[in-house]
Amino acid sequence: MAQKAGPKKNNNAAQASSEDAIRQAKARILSAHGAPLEILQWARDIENGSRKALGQAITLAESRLTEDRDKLEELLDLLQSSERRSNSWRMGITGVPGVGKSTFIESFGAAWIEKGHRVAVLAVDPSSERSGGSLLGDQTRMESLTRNPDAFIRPSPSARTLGGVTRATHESILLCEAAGFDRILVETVGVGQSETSVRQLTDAFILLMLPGAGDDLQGIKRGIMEMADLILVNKCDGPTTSQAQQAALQYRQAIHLLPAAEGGHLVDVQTMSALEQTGIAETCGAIEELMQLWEDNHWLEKQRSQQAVRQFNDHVRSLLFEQSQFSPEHQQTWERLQTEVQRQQISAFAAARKWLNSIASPT
Ligand SMILES: Nc1nc2c(ncn2[C@@H]2O[C@H](COP(=O)(O)OP(=O)(O)OP(=O)(O)O)[C@@H](O)[C@H]2O)c(=O)[nH]1
Ligand SMILES: [Mg+2]
Repeated sequence: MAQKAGPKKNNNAAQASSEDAIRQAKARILSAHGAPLEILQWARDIENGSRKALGQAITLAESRLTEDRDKLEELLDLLQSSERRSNSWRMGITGVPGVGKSTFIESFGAAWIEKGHRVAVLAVDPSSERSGGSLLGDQTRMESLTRNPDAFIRPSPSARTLGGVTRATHESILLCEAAGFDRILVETVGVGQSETSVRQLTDAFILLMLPGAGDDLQGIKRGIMEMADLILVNKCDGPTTSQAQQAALQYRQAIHLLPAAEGGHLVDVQTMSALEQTGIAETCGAIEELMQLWEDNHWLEKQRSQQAVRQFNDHVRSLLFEQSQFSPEHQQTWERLQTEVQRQQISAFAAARKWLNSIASPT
């Protein structure tokens, strides 16, 4: 027994000293980065592809607690230099509810994986009452993608303002890229402002349309067509095949009336069936051509830098607002002014000005 205890003791001592060495090395790295060890380890775990670490980091992005936001900023700082970001393609997918966005993402995502890529699917859904339903829908419509080890699917954070959801989605994109996902698909849920926000977060914007054109462009505003880089008429199968082809013809004519796209490309209109998985390879091909063109004419880089400036401006505004609103003293002033506006005792503009003055010179 005693003989056996000797070497074990030595082993323990060796282990302890090597653990010490690791601790010291980590501490040295820590002081170089100035980030807590826990965050440093977290960043490495994300870069090493830990889905758990990625999921937890996205939860931070969705949180409104100051300490969570601080942690996330440190984490993003450490991941900032990730070279993986420049290899990623960010694609937005939009269209009226029921057009087939989730069904399309299931096939489109699988096609990228087959080409050797890793796919992350995110959703922007600022309306709390819809998110439960769409989450459920997505789980069934993206069944095989959900199970694929090269895919990561995250539903939209629920019950948040559009600004909050957009910021969380932007940060989630950065986190997914750091984790090695190089094809990012962002589905917009709900029609309205979310399209504009997703357009601002992505390189290419894909608009899905239903067969049967006309009718006020299916409730899709002209502005959304102007944002699209590629238009896909879905459900080109069964009895709706010829309707879909007809619609594609009409959209091809309609896009000539729109202003020229900033990326220097012609907006293509294709037909497909997300359900029967036809036209998916052509869609990938169209995206590859767009990306090649944008790399050659530097639009990809230019658009990302324009988006970054815009995000900086938006973040400054929302941070200023959040900070001011959440101090108890400012909260009181805010509520008082809000009541005065409600009672029409003061104009909205004058109240806003007063609010700003109260932040600038607190009493
Ligand atoms: N025939 C046919 N049906 C389709 C096709 N794509 C989707 N669908 C059906 O259309 C319905 C809606 O599909 P989803 O993929 O959930 O549509 P979505 O745009 O994601 O819907 P929301 O998330 O609610 O906005 C489902 O019943 C699908 O099976 C298609 O190419 N052909
Ligand atoms: Mg959907």
